[in-house]
Amino acid sequence: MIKAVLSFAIALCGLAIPAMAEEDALMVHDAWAKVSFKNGAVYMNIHNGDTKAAKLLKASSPIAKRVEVHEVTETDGVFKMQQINGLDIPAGEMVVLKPNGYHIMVFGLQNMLKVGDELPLTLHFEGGIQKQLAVEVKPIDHKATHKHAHDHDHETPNNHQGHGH
Ligand SMILES: [Cu+2]
Repeated sequence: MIKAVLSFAIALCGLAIPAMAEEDALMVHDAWAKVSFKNGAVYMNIHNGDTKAAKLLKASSPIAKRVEVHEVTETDGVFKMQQINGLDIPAGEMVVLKPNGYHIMVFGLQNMLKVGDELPLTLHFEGGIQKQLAVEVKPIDHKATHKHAHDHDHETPNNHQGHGH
């Protein structure tokens, strides 16, 4: 009963705050997961194309016992990860979840996932917005993909002229 009242209050709360990012303005790119035995970490880019801020509150998966949003902090060269209560996605910005940065941890996977398998994951944003993902499991040494193409293919101008012998 209390729970029902509470969720009703939250629903009202959501209605009372119209200044929230729209569902379609939130885009998730390049999601991938690393899995080790029954636990895994999920990385992705979350882009907020709206003029209003968004917030990732939590994530869930039907095949995991527990899912947590984590940040990694460094103190004197020691990296530690800890759960955070929410991840702000500022208006018009992209937040990158990557190894040694923000990530989503899944604990107690029901079935062993192999490379190439998909991990069902739901992102829960403020305002009742949900995003359902099927996150591909990548090899443990996979590096995040960078879509912002750096041009490493610098054409060397042909300067081999004028060597007068
Ligand atoms: Cu973690």
